[in-house]
Amino acid sequence: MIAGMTATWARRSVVLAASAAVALTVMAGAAYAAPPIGNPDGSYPVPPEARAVDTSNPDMVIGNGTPQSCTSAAVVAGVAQGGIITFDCGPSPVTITMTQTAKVFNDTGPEIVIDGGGLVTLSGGGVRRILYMNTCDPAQHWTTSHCQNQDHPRLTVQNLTFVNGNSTGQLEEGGGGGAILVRGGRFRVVNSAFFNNRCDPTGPDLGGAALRVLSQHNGLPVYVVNSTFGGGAAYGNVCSNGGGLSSIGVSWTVINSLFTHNQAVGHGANPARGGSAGGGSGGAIYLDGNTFILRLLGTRIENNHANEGGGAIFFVSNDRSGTLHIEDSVLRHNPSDGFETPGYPGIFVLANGPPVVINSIITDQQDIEDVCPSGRVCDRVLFQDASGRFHRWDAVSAPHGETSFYFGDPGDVAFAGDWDCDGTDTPGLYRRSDGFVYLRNSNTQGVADIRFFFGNPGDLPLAGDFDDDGCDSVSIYRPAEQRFYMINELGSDDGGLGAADSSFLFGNPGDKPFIGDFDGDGVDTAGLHRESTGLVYFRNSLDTGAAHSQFIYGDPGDLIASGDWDGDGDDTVAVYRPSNQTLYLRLSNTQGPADVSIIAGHYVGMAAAR
Ligand SMILES: [Ca+2]
Ligand SMILES: [Ca+2]
Ligand SMILES: [Ca+2]
Ligand SMILES: [Ca+2]
Repeated sequence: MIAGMTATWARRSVVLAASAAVALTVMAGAAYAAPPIGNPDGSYPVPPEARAVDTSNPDMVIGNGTPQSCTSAAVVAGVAQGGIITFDCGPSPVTITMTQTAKVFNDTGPEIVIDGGGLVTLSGGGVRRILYMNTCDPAQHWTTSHCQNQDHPRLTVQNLTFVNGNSTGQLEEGGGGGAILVRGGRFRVVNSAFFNNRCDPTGPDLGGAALRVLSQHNGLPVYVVNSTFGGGAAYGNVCSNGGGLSSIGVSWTVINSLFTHNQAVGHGANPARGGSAGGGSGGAIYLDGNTFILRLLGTRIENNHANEGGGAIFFVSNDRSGTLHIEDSVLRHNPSDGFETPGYPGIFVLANGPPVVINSIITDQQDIEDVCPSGRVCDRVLFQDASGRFHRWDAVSAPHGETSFYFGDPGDVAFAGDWDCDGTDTPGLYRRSDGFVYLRNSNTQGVADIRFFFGNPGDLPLAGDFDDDGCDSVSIYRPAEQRFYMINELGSDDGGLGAADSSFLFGNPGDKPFIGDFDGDGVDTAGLHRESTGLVYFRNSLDTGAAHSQFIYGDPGDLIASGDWDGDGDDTVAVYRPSNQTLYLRLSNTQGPADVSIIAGHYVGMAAAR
């Protein structure tokens, strides 16, 4: 059930769209259940500089143990003083409605931490911004002559909830930042939530109902960690652009965070179309500027909406020097009414090359079908990257865990099989330069456990269980003859393999072979993928004859493999498309669009592996 995989093949344009079943989320009673803080599925490692600050020895405590003591005036005074600020408002959650925006003074700190202890909500009352820091605002005191690039103050907000902030009409620094506006210094958000914040509903480049950030020191990133923006149907943040985050020329590292139900409600985009007031892009995140990086790590972005471009993300690096990196994340059902980048539903991106996407789902669907129902044993995927590193997925889903290890040399042709008959597939390599096969019996780094040579230059390796004895062996397809040579045992000790157990003609010149148990009888047989038409065809017996089944699947340049992705006993095809880093799974050997598509990352080889 493995496929040799190199080469480019199959010309043909079957459109492969994810056609996963749409599962509508019913929000029964959700309006009364606060959304989770952070992405419950996020487990990306958080670097030390992005973690919550130790506030066990605060410089200032707001409140004296009662909710009544925690006032807007106390918050304003505390923030003005700076330092490490905590709250003592009693044991229950408290909401403090601000009657004035709390403002940082730039000559305090330089470390300023506002820690709500998970109990404090700051509300803008629907009429004002909640928190403001601006190194270039003379009223908050200049501390350097170059206010737009200084390393202080360093503001952290943690364990806080920000609700009903509204910066509408507050257009200093270009406006936006309904809950928080930061210009200059450094800024970090940890374990915090942003609900129902707003900024102006129109404006071409105005954004950030929750956060608007400018001029970070030396281009260092804003960290947003384990935080929620929206998170439920009644909690979304709304602005002309960027319901969650917005900035110009600022880098962001967003880890294990959740963005849902945020909206970009402007119309006319940027620059504003004639007759419009502009805006409407980046439902969750709106980033503009030149050189900047957005890293989304372990983050979920779903059910956000933009009237114009990028229902999830609008990312425009004007000089194309910026980078969008998406890893271990899920972006789904973020409709863009106006425009988005083909192949990246919910994203409009102009950057230095295409987005870097690793182990993530980006889809316009609400939900991805569970490929492997619980209780079944399913094949997974073993990818080989250009450096000779293998990536073994623990499930055919995204995100998923994976085991990575180096084996062999870059350029070796990779496959997978169960060489020691213990039920687990492990990698194999065929080195064209010397005709050697290298097999490893564990999915770990190390040298080959088994080495032997066989075949002629130009032969393609194939691995499978061709006699249903529970053990995989390595066979070959000789394209020059269109002949399969089947071998049911492995070589050893650097020796050569003897004569094939059987051979048969199958295929046309140029067709690329793969192996699978297409009828689920336990015997792996041969399939071929035709470059000229995209035709997939196979036989269920190891002999010459007409195909038992055929259909069209894939595009030129795709890698093909087949595996039992759904654990129902039969192997079906999958293609990996290097040009868009996407794995397209089909769950039946019939013509049709992909049942599941997963943006997987950059690889050069792919095999199914139990
Ligand atoms: Ca094994
Ligand atoms: Ca066998
Ligand atoms: Ca079979
Ligand atoms: Ca199957």
